Amino acid sequence: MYFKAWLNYDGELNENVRDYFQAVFSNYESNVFSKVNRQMYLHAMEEVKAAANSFLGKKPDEYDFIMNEENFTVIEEKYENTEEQKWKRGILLYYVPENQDNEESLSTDGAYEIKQYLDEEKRFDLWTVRASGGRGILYGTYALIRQAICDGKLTDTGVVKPSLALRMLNHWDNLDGSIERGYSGNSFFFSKNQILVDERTAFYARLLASVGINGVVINNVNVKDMATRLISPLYYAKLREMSELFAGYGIQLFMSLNFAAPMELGGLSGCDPLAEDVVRWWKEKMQEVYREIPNLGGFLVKADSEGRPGPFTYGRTHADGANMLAKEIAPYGGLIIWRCFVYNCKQDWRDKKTDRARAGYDNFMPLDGKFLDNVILQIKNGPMDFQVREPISPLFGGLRSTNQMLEVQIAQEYTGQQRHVCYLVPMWKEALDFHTYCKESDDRVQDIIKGKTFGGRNCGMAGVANTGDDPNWTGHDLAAANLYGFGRLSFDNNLSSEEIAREWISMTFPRTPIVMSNLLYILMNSWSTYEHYTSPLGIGWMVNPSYHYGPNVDGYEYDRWGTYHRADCKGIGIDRTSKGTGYSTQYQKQNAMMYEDVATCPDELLLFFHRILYTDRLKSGKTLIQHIYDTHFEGVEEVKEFIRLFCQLEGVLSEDVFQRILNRLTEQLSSAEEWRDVVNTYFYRKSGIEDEKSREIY
Ligand code: GCW
Repeated sequence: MYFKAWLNYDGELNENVRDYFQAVFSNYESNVFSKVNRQMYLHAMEEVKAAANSFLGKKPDEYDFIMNEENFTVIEEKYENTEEQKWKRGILLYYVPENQDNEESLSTDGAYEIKQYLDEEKRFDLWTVRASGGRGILYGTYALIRQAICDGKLTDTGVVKPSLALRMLNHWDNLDGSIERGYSGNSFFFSKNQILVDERTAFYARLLASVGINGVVINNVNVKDMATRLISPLYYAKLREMSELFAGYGIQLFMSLNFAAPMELGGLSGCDPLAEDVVRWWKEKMQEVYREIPNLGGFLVKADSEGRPGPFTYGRTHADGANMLAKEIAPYGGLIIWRCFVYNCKQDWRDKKTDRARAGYDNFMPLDGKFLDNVILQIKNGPMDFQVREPISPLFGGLRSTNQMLEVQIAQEYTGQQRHVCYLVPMWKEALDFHTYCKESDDRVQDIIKGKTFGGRNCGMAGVANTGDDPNWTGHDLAAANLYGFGRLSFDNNLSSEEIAREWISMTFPRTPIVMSNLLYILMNSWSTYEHYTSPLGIGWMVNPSYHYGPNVDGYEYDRWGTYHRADCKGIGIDRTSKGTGYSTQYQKQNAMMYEDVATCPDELLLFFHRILYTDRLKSGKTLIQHIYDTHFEGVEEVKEFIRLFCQLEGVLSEDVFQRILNRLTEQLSSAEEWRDVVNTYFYRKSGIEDEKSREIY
């Protein structure tokens, strides 16, 4: 069982808009399309049909739905006897051949234009979705439906092009059906070491296409056990089936691979990327894989990190490892996406110079320019690991001659595990908008991953998926805003977090003012609320080790000594300036200087970069200790306000949706209280300083 999420198309529509859905035309020409484009075209038409069915309350065969290469003739024929009916309305999906004059801009993959067409005799009033490829037709169709629902009117868009070439999801699904950091049930891709391709897979592809996702890695980057065998005859037939299904929605299938596959699968004695037998093994493997799954986009690799095998064992670099695979996959047009989440988790934190935050840059910066063109480095937004607040990885703005992708985590591993509401689009937006100062202009992270800054090809954005086989896909109904938002934001970097939230609310819930205002308030404030009652001012962690839910101030799992955050009776924070671990010097000068100085370092990152005394004053004028107490009390009050606002939606939202969300908010409140009490008590005991407002600290 699964719900339709934001594709339910329920609810009243403005009549004016509805009229256009009475008839759907297309200049679908089977001979000019490749098989894949044709499928996307057909899916686009099915989508208009589904929307029309809902909007008009008709059965599928009760309205005009016409496909023909001579579309205008057909439209005319259709209405031959209805001359008196002026301004016949409809929707036309219009294929624009790529080489047609003046249509250059539509030739970008995924580009579309929504445009009104009024014929001279004023008989037809059509809204056309124009594109020169299957993805464009699909995306334009979804955009048109979105306009109808969210705006209650249709509007000319001009040519719309995706901001980023690659817009990918990374699933951390295991073949046994479990999901690493999964908070919405089990995998719907795998169960008991079998691959599932069914109706739900198709609906998922539809959901993703509707927000512009064009690549999906289906298995966990920690490739173990049976997952290593995904590149073996055992699974090819199913993978091919899945890749074809995805392709019909403009989505390429990717997989994570095990760097040690030549040993674990091939029986070789090692996996040295420069050893002849290893290279030969991969050459033959790639040949076999692409013969069996020709649509495969390529592989994602986690190497030499958290116990995963990699080139280090053989004294080789990440470039050696990535390039070897890239060379062997190149003949098939495949990509190797290599993760920069590489650090030594056995570091001794008692050494004041030790700093995991440095690791990504230290490992990869020396390799800039050494990677082949079909290698992309995938970089987490922050230097640590998806904490509620981190600075942007200095690899962005550092690397100049390497294809780069930004990795964010849609799954809420450290942000409440989809039991707390935490709308993450504002965080990702900050990452995209961050000025790296690597150039005079076009220096933002989004410019870099667009290939604008340094001309990189094959760039984009990846999100760790937050879905599972729960009926509502994301556990918390409100967490679907993050999945929706990831797609929309990676497709259009210019959208604001609020615009995206508004769209998602309109697409998902009854369209009434109170639903919009109250849910919008909750979503837009949820990240800062979560930050308030959890770990302060960018220090990070403070969660229970291993499962990462709930407060544990000394809980950083790779620090047995409880010294990670350097808290003692006087203060807290890590000196990451040039006088400390030197991490701040990894940034371009302007940013390095900003972080180096307490006076210019943004407050929200103060403890990430500096050690501060509890009695020191922040920019707000408050002492650090008072800030910690206040924000933790406030965070809890803010959750109470969420609940108050949400309860006003009783009777407006359907009963089951209302109850599900209310249950999660109630759990969030008790968890927030626990966070408040644990964190405040910890710092009260450490510092011995009373709360100025004499509130009770447990
Ligand atoms: O955040 C950490 C997670 C691991 C994850 C790792 C990674 C897939 O706790 O579960 O492993 O990041 O990104 O590789």
